Amino acid sequence: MKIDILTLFPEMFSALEHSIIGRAMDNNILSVNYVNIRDFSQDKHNRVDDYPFGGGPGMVMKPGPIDRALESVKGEDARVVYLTPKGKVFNHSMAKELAQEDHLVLICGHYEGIDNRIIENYVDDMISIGDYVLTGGEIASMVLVDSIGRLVPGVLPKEESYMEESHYGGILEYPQYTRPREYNGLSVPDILLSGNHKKIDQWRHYQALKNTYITRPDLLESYKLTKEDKIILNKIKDELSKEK
Ligand code: 6GU
Repeated sequence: MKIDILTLFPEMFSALEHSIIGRAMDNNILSVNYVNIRDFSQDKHNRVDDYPFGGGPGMVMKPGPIDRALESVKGEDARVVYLTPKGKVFNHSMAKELAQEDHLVLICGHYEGIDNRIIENYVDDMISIGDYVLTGGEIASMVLVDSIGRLVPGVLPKEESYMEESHYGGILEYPQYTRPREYNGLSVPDILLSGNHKKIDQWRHYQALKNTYITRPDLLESYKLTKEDKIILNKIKDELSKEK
């Protein structure tokens, strides 16, 4: 997969070099290219922003530099994504869909955003990473590159990508433990030491449903609950009401 990132701060992306994503970039499974929007300013002061028409606070990124930066990388097939708090909130199913693309172009906005004509002419998707405001789109872009990149075949070790499919099926993961068996007065649950894999899977699924019910009950609405799941959930609700 090829990813072009249009940004005023290419240096920020050095954070990506240190992870599994960095290795995928070294191995050319992911090819990430940074385009400095300022290089496409034709202003003698290299300006990339200006006052908003109609007044109001802050500055708006001018269309010209972004347009020329886009034309320098876009080609025919690219999917153009603009990172903005005004976008659709990013999730795992959007990551899976974007991971199918051969070529992504990510536009990182700053200030009060970009001139709307860039959105009208070029942008396929507007994406936000959550309901809060960042100072720019760079960190949000890195979130996309990391979460989409790990779904590209060959980026994760085989075993982990398999885990991804079989366990992160729309609910939160079960609790994990490693050695030592006793730590600060707390023991690893006996079942995990039992060697009974059927029981372990059942325990993990129960814990996953419980964590999801407590922390993200909204996820259960789009999760396909089996008959057994419904029974388990009633048990969980029962238990929790007794704890109160
Ligand atoms: Cl994509 N950009 C900015 N500036 N703030 C955000 C965001 C994006 N997503 C959440 N907050």
